[in-house]
Parts: sequence; C-alpha cells; structure tokens
Amino acid sequence: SIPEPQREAWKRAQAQGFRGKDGFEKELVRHVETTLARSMFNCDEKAAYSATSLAFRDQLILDWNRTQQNQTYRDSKRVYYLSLEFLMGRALDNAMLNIGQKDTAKAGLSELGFRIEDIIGQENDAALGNGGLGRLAACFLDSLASLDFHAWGYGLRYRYGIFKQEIIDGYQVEVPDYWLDFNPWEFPRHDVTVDIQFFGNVRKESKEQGKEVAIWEGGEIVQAVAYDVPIPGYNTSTTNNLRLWSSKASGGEFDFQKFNNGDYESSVADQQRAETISAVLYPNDNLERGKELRLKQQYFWVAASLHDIVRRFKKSKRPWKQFADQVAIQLNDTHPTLAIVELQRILVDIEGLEWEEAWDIVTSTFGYTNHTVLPEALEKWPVGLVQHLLPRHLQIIYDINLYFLQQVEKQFPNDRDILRRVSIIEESQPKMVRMAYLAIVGSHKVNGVAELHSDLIKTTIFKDFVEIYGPDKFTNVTNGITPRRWLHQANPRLSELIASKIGGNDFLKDLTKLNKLESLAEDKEFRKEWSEIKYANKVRLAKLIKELTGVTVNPAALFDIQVKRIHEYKRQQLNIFGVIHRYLTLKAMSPEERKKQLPRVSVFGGKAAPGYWMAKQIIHLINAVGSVVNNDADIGDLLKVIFLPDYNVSKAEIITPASDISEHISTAGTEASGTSNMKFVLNGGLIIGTCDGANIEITREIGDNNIFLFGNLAEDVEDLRHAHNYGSHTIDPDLNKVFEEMEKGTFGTPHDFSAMVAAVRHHGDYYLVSDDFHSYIETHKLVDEAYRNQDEWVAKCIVSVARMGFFSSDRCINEYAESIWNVEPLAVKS
Ligand code: RUG
Repeated sequence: SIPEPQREAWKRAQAQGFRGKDGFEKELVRHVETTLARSMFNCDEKAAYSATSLAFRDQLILDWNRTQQNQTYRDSKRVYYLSLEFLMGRALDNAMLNIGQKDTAKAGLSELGFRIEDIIGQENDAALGNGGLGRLAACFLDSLASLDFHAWGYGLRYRYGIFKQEIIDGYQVEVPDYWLDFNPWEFPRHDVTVDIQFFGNVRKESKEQGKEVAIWEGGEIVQAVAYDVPIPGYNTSTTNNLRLWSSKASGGEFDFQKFNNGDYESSVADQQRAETISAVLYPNDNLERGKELRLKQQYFWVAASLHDIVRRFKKSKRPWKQFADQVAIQLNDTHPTLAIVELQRILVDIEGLEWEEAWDIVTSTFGYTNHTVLPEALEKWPVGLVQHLLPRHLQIIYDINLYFLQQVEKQFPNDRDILRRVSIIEESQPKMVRMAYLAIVGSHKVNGVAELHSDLIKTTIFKDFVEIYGPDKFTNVTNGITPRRWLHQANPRLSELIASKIGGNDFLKDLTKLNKLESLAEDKEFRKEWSEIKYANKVRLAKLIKELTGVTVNPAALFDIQVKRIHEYKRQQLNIFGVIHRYLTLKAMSPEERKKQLPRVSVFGGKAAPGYWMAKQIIHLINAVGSVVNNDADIGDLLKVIFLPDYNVSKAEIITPASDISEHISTAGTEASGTSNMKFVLNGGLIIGTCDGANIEITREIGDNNIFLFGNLAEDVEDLRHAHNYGSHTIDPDLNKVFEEMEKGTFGTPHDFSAMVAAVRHHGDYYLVSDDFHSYIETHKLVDEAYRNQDEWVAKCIVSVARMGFFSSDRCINEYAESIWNVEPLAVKS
C-alpha cells in the first residue's frame, strides 16, 4: 500500500547492476575508492578481491531481493534444508560463473592490472563442514537455486570452521580456522533475532475446560542473530537464501553493573558463554561425541530456524492445517531432529493445538535423510542431559514415545521385545534418547543416500521400523554433485571442450546431455584434446604439490589419488600398505626391469578428527613412507608418495581434475554413498573401488569395464568378521611382508605403527584389510596395464563422463521435490 508517486520515485532510483566490462571496472574502482577507502596506489590483490566481490555481491543482492519478493508474493510451498554443515568453499568464482560474468570480470581485472586467478585465490574457504555431508548440502543449495525452487538453507554461522591442517614432522597439527576477517558474502540482519531458552522448569497450568498447558519458564536466554548468504542459481535470476545463526548474549552487551564494581572478568563471562554456542564446528565426521555444547548448538539452531519458519507461515494468515502444504523441512542427518520436538511444542504449548492435530502437521512436514549405518555415528543423548537443558522437550519426547509404543503394541500384541528395540528411549545406563528413531517417528519419509545404503538401513538398523510403517516410508535418493562447481568451475577447459563438441553448455543444467560425448570416444583428434587437458590439469596439481610439500612429481606419471576424511572404514591404511608393497616390489627388481615400470604418484589428502588417534597414525605412516620412498635414488620418478596438507574444497577443485585413477576403497557396506567418486569420474578419471555406496550405481551407469572393482561384498562382511574372531585368521602373505618391513624400521620407529599392524593381525581386522589386500594389489596391476594403452584408457574416460548424467545433484533435488517435498519449481518473474 505504498502511494503511487512514492512507488515511482523508488522505481526511478532503483539500483542497477553493472553491465559489461566498463560497468564492472567502474563498480570495482568505486568499491576500492569508497567502500575500502583505498586508491590505485594501494590496491593490493586482497583489496582487488574485496572490491570484485562487493561488485558481484551487489549484483547478487538485486536478484536476491527480487527472488524473495517474488516468493513472498507467490506464497507457494517452500523447502527448508536444515543442516549443521554447509561446506561452501569459495564464493566469488561460483558467483561469477553462475551469473555468467566471469569473462567480463577477467577482462576488467586484467585492464586494471590483476590476474583473475590471483584474485580468486585471495578468498578464504567457507569451511563450515567436515566432509561429504556438508558438501552435499552445498551442492543441494546450488541445485535448488539453479532449478528455481523456493528454498532456504538454515545452519550455524561458526566463527571457526573446520580446523586447518598442518603437517609437522609427519604429524597432523590442528590450527584454528578464523575465516571471518573479511566476508563480503554475508549480510548481518541485526533486526532478525530470536531469543532461545535453555534450562529452567516446566509447570502445568489449568486452562478453560479442564485443559492443561505446560509453561516452560526460567533458565537462561541466548539471542540468535541471522546472517544471510545469497545463493545464486546458474543461469537464472533465482537467488535463494542461506540463513546462518550466530549466538549472542541476550540483552546485548556485558554486565555493566559487574564491570563498574571492578569485576571485569565475570562482567564479560555471560557474553562469552553465549557466543561460545556458535563459535566452533565440531570437527568429527561419522562420529558423535555427545558433548553438551553440541546439543546446545543443535537446539539453538533449530529453535531459531523454526521460529523463523513459523513466523513466515503465520504472516500468510492461513489455518494451521495448511502448514505442511506450505512448508517442507528436510533434516540433513539426525543433527536437527530436535526440530520435530520444537514444532510440536510450538503448536501445542504456544499455539494451543490438540496433540494429535499438531502431531499430524509435524509428521507431514518433516523428511529425514540418513547418511550412515556406522554405530559410532548414530546420535544418542543422555536423558539426564536433555532433561537439564531442555526440560519441556524431554517431556514431549516421552509423550511422542508413549503414543508411538502404544501403536506398536497394538500392531504387535505378542511381541514384547519389539517395544524395547524400537523405543526412542534406550533403557541403558544412563538412559539415552535415540535421535534416529525420533527422526523416523516424526517424519513422513526417510531416505538413504545410495541404493545399497538405502537397502542396508531397511534390513539392519531400521528393520523394525519397516515392519511397523511398511516399506513405503523408506526411500532412496542417491547423492549427486553440482556440475557447475565440479566440472565448469574446477575444470574450465574440459567444460569448454565438451560445450564446443556437443553444441553448447546446456549440459550444465541437464547433465544427461553429456551422453552426446559417447560417440566421440573413438575420435582420435578429440582424444588428443582430451589428453592435453588432463595433462595440463596434472601440471597444475604438480605445481601445488611442489608448493605445499617441496616434492617434484612427474606429470606424465599415473596420478593415483585418495582424498577424503581419514577414517579406518575408508581404508587409507589399505592404500598405504599397497604403496609399501609396490615400493618393495620395485626395490626387488633389477634396474633393467625397473625401467619397464610405469611411474606413479600416490596422492593422499584429508583431515583426521583431532581425537581420532588411529586416523592420525595413518597420516603419520603415509608421511613416513613418503619421506623414505621420495628420497630413494633407486626409485626416482617410479614412485612418489604425497600427503597434501589441509585438503579442502578449493584444493579439491585443483586435485579432482588431475586424477588418472582415484581410490574409493571403503569396507563394503560402510560408506553410505561417497560423492568424490562422482567428482573424479565426471572429470575424466577412472576409479578403483569396492562394491560400496554409490560406486555400485556408478558401475551400473558407466559399465563394469570402465571401473576397477575389487574386494569382498557387503553381504559377506559379517561372516568374515565372525571368522576372524572365532575361527582361524590368516593374514595375506604379501601384507605380512609389508608389516615385516614396517617392523624392521624401514619407515621409522616400528612402535609408531604397531597398533595399526595389530588391528589387522590381532584385533579381528574389523575393516577387512587383509581379506581384500590380494584383490586390491591384483587390481592395481590391471590399472597399470590398462594405463599403458592410452588410446583405450582415454576412450574409457570419455565414455564414463558421457554416462555420468545421473549423478547431478539436480537429479537428486528433482527426486526430493517429487517424492518427499511435493513442490514444484517457480522461476522468478522479471
Ligand atoms: O559418510 C557419508 C558419505 O558416504 C556420504 O556420501 C555423505 C553425504 O551423504 O555423508 C557422509 N557422512 C555421514 N558424513 N557424516 C555422516 C554421519 O552421519
């Protein structure tokens, strides 16, 4: 209801984005000279990065405003993606490409005296995640915006992201990642705050008609402040929002009374305690440690997000029964499960709905994605801790459980044990709240992230729930990756070559169009261009390796890469034992024989959780082997072993396009999906892998002659483990030789590695390293052999890329939209 003349004035003065190179330069210089208060004479690369980002941010924010207005006006159903992790990486390059203005920026920067690569390189990674789970969330945001879905992400604005990893004397050392010194990509919304309550008591109050309501009172309040990050879609003006919450003491500043009385330290203590909530990302991947602060983070974030979502819904003045028609909330893992309880609390305690009516709304609203079957990663919280921190929520959890168990009892009157098995409360000492069970009971759909994984959850950890709810509640959405970042941005030359051959870059929005490449696999000229690009990418990685480790590697060697979090189930130990075996084999050869061998560079990268001792030992072994092998004159270029420190998203963008072969070798049945496997294949590298996670579907898509599979199958794992513990356990003879060499001290003090050896020899070899060793080594021989025939190898790579269309995160989002969220895309009207 703004009067027409005012409306006109606003329109006349409307902000405009820049147009063309000259427009970009003008904006850049304006930001250098005014926003940053610098000039041509003191504009270093950091300042040029800042000004470039600000120019692009302005551009994004215009689209962001238009998108938000449009979505509010249309009032259609929105998707809310709740994730404790968003591993975004750098934003500038992505923004330039998604807006389609990278060439403009390149030309403009060049005229002003800068190389665009140097400017892009100034940005800190937004590393608010541990690994696959957080990166998946980031890919999903890109797809949601690119496909024009009305969607918001909600997360925490950690002051410290995942730690930076340094390698000192071969050991991992963690350094804090303070990434916020200058972050042009966020908008603080000091006017969007929510008070979040912790602790306190619950009292019941009688209301009219004998109705009782619960009043949660007392305790302490912490304030959540919103920070908005614009998420640009590719080649669309849809720009969605990622809202990250930051914690602050309620009432704002420190206690002045205490300060005036000279009690300086405690005057700021409350403030610091409140700010601690969003201070650090927990650095564990596939491991839950059950710390109180983590639970506080979870509640703080879900309570703020739900408050926001409910407020937005209430603005539409619709009746509550339409809530789930307007709102779909996806729980990325169990971390946001308290959202289920919080929504029930809001509806019953605050909005006065009846329990059943509220519960119907809740269960129609939520979907839950499970990402693991590993027992150590399944979240459980001590009942006592929940009682203390969130007394009203514990009551609600008990009520949810009661109604659920009553239903189960009716369904299975003769099965007493099932109640114990499926209860949300585990009757252990101490009693625990099983978050995955709560998530299942409170959602209308549960999905796994690859076919094998989705099957496994139905037959193992959630078997009883399939009996109770029937199989339809459980579904699969195989993970995917965004081709914009993981092909177009990371491998611009390959993206360009593909576009030139298949008639433009539509494939970036419909990845199945890559299938047009298949017919080119036999085209000699095309294969040559393809190989040249791979070589150039290997040169780029070789340069990074030199910079970070000082080791020179030969780009003509076969690059064999395993980059991911370090975890026993991912089996970097199998890889390094294989490398030692290769080294011993080379050492045993005559110089003439050696000359015939194919040179290899084995590259490792990844962080170990700071408290995961065995993972740290694995890093140490890799480095110890590297320092022996890389300095052995007999070996020269034939084998190099590299540990690249501080693996992160921006390094992945350099590493992924440079692989010849990459390793995805988890014990069958342990890796839910894996997504780097998809990235490597999409970039024209082949993979060696076990029949695990998405490797299986990759094989199905690209063909089993284009992948090197080895090892035992998931269905045999239990029997093998049982045999290790209760039968005789013989260790593979070649692996024994590797162990003997380690025990001789060839790679440093044997004691350092004795636990790693003992895990295989004496402690049941839980991850089946010995069982799979022989087939692993044999399969690597096949890799070597295949690589010698470059024509065939390159043809395999081309065919594989051509068949990777299925693994776009756009396909995932369309599946979620159709089978879980019931939403349709709606483009922004200009
Ligand atoms: O370990 C899984 C990966 O297999 C998967 O690809 C990724 C995304 O779905 O999630 C990873 N994950 C699982 N990260 N944390 C967990 C523990 O819940």
